[in-house]
Amino acid sequence: YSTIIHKSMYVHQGEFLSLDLGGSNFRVLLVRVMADGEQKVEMESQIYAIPEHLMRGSGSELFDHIADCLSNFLEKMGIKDKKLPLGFTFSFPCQQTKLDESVLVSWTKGFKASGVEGQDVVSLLRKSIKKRGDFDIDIVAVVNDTVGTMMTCGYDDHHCEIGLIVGTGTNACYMEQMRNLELLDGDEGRMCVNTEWGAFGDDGALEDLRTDIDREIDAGSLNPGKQLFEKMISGMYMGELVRLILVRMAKEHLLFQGKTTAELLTTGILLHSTSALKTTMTWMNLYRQGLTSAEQVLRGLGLDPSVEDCIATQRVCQIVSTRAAHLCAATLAAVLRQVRDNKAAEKLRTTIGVDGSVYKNHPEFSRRLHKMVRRLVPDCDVRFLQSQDGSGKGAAMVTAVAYRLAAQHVERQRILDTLRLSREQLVEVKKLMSEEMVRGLSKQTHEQASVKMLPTYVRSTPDGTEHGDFLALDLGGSSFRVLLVRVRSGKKHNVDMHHKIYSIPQETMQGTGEELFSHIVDCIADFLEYMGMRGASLPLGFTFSFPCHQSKLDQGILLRWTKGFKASGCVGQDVVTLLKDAVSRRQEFDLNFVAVVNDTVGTMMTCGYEDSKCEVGLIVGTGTNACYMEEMHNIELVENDDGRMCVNMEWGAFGDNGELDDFCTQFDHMVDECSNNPGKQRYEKMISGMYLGEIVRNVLMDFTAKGLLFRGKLSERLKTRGIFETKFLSQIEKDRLAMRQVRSILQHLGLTSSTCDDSVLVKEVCSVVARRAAQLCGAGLAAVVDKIRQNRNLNQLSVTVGVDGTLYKTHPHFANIMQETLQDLAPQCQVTFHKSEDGSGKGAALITAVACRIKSEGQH
Ligand code: 0WK
Ligand code: 0WK
Ligand code: BGC
Ligand code: BGC
Repeated sequence: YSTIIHKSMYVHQGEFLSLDLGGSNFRVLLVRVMADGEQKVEMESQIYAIPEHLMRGSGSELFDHIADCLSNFLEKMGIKDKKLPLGFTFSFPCQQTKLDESVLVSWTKGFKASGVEGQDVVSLLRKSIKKRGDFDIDIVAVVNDTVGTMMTCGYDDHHCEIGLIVGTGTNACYMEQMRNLELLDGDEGRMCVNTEWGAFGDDGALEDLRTDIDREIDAGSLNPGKQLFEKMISGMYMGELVRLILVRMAKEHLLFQGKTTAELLTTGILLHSTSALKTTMTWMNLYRQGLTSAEQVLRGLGLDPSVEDCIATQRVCQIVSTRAAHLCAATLAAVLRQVRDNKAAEKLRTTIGVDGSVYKNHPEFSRRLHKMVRRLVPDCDVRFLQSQDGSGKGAAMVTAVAYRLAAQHVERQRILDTLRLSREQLVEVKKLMSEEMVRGLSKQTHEQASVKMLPTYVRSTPDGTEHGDFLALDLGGSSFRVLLVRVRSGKKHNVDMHHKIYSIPQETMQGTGEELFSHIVDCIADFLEYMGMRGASLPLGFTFSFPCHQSKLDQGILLRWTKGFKASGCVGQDVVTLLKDAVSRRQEFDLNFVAVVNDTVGTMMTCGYEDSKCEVGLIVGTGTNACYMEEMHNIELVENDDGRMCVNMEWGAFGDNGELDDFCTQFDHMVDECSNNPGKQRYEKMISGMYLGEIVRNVLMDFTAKGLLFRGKLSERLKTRGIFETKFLSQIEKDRLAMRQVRSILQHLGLTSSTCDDSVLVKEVCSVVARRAAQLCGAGLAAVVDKIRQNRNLNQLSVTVGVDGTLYKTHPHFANIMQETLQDLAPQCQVTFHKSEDGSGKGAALITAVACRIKSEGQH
């Protein structure tokens, strides 16, 4: 049974309660951990009896009794008003799914209280405490006594990775490699496994070794067929083994002149009483204290033993306890081999924490055990460390670690909750977006509105008669593309495209406008060269993915740069003029500038070419934005109320007037302050690819600074802005991605000592940040489609959204979460998403083609 103990020794200081049930004594303990410089532990405890009738009565009575003892102890200690964390050493086979839940599989060792097997013993104890109602505690952990013992000894000896009990019962635990625990996910690090080796042989594996005496004991026990190995070793049974052997020998006239007594013949007389152990101890001490005490014991059973009888009895005791010690050594050797093999160590150096009255009190048991272990595994250097403080201390240690981890978890979730949006909040975002859209469209409030709702002068879609070659530029996304788009007229839409991707170096993005536009013209020249069209003068459609004020199709006044662009001398300028100037500076070719469009508009047009219901364009990439077909009469900046025109919302700026302040976290403020356009594009900075990685990095930094991650060790690389690329979010959230791969990303970030838990947490932070982005995007889109529906007084709207952008396309969950949110917030709209495969350049070329057609038809 795995016990979720990962064995980190740094514990939380404080006071912890501990219960120790299942050995010969039931103990209640108060453990104080002081961490002033070096850690010190003080303990106070009280032993309480568990009467037999409770061990075999009803479970609720047993747990009520435990609660009574606890209450009594708290009273005595004057701490009844405190709600202290408690560790419960429950020394029976239990199935554990988490540290504070433990389902009893079967009772052992004289216990048989009804209504407990199959139940979670933590809930039973909580119920009894609740029933009393005079105190409250926080049950944080349930551990087996072997585990408590390992932790207790591990506190003094860090090599201690095995726990052994040889007392009333017997059992062992050890630290196993996670990769070998097939019942659990995760393959990194180690976890403590409670072997419950007492049940070894219950499947018949020990039949060759078991004697009739063993079978007789089992038959007379409370749990026949169960714990067969334990019944050959532990204190509860050794005395009975000796008795039955003496009876057998007496009956065969080998002892006591063939005489037996009622006491000697009393079956289970030694089994059914907790004094069984004492009897066992008595038998065992026979050996140490010589013949006199042997005689005493035998006379105690009404026998009249001869000296030979006493010697023979001692011999029987010796054989029984030697077999027990050797059997225990054999199984311990198996555990040691497993630990050694796991470490692939030549020589294993390890410590075994031991407790139990047989190991501690039997004069020879431990010596024989050590000796046989060393014979069986000579390549293991084993130290046996006898527990002085009982497993209660270990249980308190586990509780302290769990308490610290739980406190850390609560603190992490408190911080992550600031990044989790409720449905009410998303409804509010949608409402605020709707209001801003109306303010952007209205002549009166347009200037103040954060969402500018910019007219694009794109009003009609291709009718299939368009034809010709068109040049398209696509600037503003993660890559700059120059495209040649060949449109052939006719019903079957066929457009051929050739394109080449060029990079825009950082220094060009942030240099002068002249350099930037000259660079663009250089790329065009290179492309025309590459296409063998040097000097060609083609109609050009320019996808310029930044907020531009347009008063006609072939003009775009840049309102401000976004997404890392900052070239000087461009804001307030017509980008078509800037490009024309650059073309004429080069004097190599000429271009016929027909249209400048936003990438959202280009994307809508590209997808609209396949799906005529596509009336919304969405980009979730480096930046984010949306456009849609708005009724002309709502676009107050443009005269003419007929028909529709595509409006570029520039929703990235939503929140720049403080609309989103209630939703912004400290991390959003950090990202904004460190950006090259503080106070601008707030909505974009909570959603798009350029910023999500930075939000995650800031959360990870905050967690690390608070000691909640990477053990508080901040790596230099993690302090580097932009080091946590948004693509990592998409990679890390890939479902099939094993933690190991997350680790390799963390290693790439210089976080070489991160643990599996760290990886799990990093994955959680990524998913929380990406989920919020997708939900915010979904809420914004819900406002858009519901506006279209209301514009058309429809009860139900069916519309297609053309979408593009690396984040939308590569993130494993973004699209689904956004769709779910949209469906939830705009239930009267059936929205189909059409992923653009050809980019917005094609759309820009189609818009150019339409404009050329209209121009040539002289309709305009
Ligand atoms: C003392 C430990 C307790 C364990 C006991 C086993 O504190 O958790 O159950 O040793 O030994 P026993 O009392 O059964 O001999
Ligand atoms: C591809 C489009 C382009 C747009 C880009 C956005 O062709 O116009 O700007 O998607 O996505 P990003 O490249 O920023 O991830
Ligand atoms: C129980 C174990 C326990 C051992 C020692 C056995 O009977 O099944 O859980 O560790 O006794 O107390
Ligand atoms: C720009 C928009 C663009 C979006 C997506 C934003 O930063 O302001 O014009 O559509 O990014 O690329």
